[in-house]
Amino acid sequence: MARSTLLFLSGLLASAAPVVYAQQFGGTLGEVSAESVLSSSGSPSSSSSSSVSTSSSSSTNSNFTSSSTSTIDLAAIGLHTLAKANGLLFFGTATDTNLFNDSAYMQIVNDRNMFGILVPENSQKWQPIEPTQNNFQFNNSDRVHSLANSNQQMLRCHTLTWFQQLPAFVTTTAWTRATLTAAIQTHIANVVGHFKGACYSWDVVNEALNDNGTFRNSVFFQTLGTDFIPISFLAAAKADPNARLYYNDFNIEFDNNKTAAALNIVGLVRRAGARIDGVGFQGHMTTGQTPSRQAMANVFRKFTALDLEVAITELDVRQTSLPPSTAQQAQQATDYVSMVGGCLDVDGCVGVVAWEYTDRYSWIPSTFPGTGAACLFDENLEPKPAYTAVASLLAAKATGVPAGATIAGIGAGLTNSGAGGAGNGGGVSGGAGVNTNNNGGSPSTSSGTGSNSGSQGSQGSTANIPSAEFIGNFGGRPGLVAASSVNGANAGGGSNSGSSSSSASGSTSTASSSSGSGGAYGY
Ligand code: 9MR
Repeated sequence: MARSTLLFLSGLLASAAPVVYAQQFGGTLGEVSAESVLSSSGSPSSSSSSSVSTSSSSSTNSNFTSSSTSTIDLAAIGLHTLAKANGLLFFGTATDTNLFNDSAYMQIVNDRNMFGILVPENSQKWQPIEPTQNNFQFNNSDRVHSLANSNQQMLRCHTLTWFQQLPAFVTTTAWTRATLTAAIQTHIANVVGHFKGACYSWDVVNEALNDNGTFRNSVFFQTLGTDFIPISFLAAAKADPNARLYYNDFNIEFDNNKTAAALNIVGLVRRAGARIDGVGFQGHMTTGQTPSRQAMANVFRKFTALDLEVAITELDVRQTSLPPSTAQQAQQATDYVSMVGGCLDVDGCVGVVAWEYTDRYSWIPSTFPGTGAACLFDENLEPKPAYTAVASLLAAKATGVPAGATIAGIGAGLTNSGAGGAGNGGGVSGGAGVNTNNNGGSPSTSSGTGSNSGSQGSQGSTANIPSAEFIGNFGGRPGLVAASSVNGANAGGGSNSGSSSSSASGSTSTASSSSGSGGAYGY
């Protein structure tokens, strides 16, 4: 798919997105609930083709009558829009200010249909943000926040207590229990306080575990034992009561000792009376060594069973030899689909973040020389087979239209001529679900079968509607985030705080299979 096609379609879709958001957040604009739109059933096709033929539209929308396009590439709709249509909260990417002068790269970062949440790849880490004690530097991280703000994208905030990227004062001071506790509390109070209301979530503690499930011998652990974990969560909750608080780690995807240890951390935090809302699965995977979709879903469920949400927070799937062959690319596509599909299959998995969307800026080659090509887009910013596979997965599940099926009636959105399904033609002011065409939908509902020839609604209704997620309602609990929008995971959210007793024992009793697999990524 040519990038020009991608950008063209993304542009067309841009003003429709807020309607989708408003509906899913229980806004007043739509009468179509997320559930009714997202009656996703059946297994998505694993086909890597996402192109669909379309008949010409009866649309009077000039955007469409001027187009001679007879094929819509579902992949071009944008991952976030497709993810939202499946009931996820977001599909996003890591980025940071060192890349902001690459305009071609930024054009895709800035496309909210593609990425609905940004994560500062480095600028919120301890070293850049508090390089010397009590000296806070927010310039770069503020720029990432501002960018997300102006794009009406959410922000995942990353990260607070982590053994890497620490300033010298943290690693060299002869701490006592009291002084290190105070240093952690001061850091978190200032950083989380600075971004209060801006962060969907914070990775409060990152990578506290070794791959065998024991605790990493960090400066924090050496001085405070495991207490540094609840100390951090308590401080974060105090500084921003609405940000979701995550434990984040890698190689916990394999249902091994490290997975069990991560579950144990949840109990540890809660027993201390602190709030933890989610666990982030970084998802730094290797082609051919990624759990199956079902295995991934089963691991997620171990966490969601503890009244937690989960997310894939740093997804990439690296090739072990370069350049990748066609077969390697196909394997990578399968692996991406396993990860994203696992998330889709689990109530309480709220979204996916790519750890850089393009090979142009992936951290992998410098850390693991000879490996790479791990991202959804190549170095030329062209979507790879993995991108097409993920987009097809999301589109197929949202619409019930198998990838490659014929779609008729682009004038009213992606209507289902081939397979029935969700019925995308409805919606009060712009369609629903993946009906993201910028044309407003007919108020009439679509059965989801046959082409939707609905007349065009007013485009004006989609303009300038701030999405609930953008204005910060995502943190509101209870109630501001519709339960449906997070697959029920946060219904009654906020009650996690203090719900220690129920989770503590469960977390430790989850036996590990000690498969020992994984380990694809380590320091
Ligand atoms: O991608 C980040 C890279 O630019 C930094 O140099 C590196 C520093 O340790 O951190 C990378 O991001 C890491 C993330 O913050 C935590 N999980 C592992 C990621 C890859 O190392």
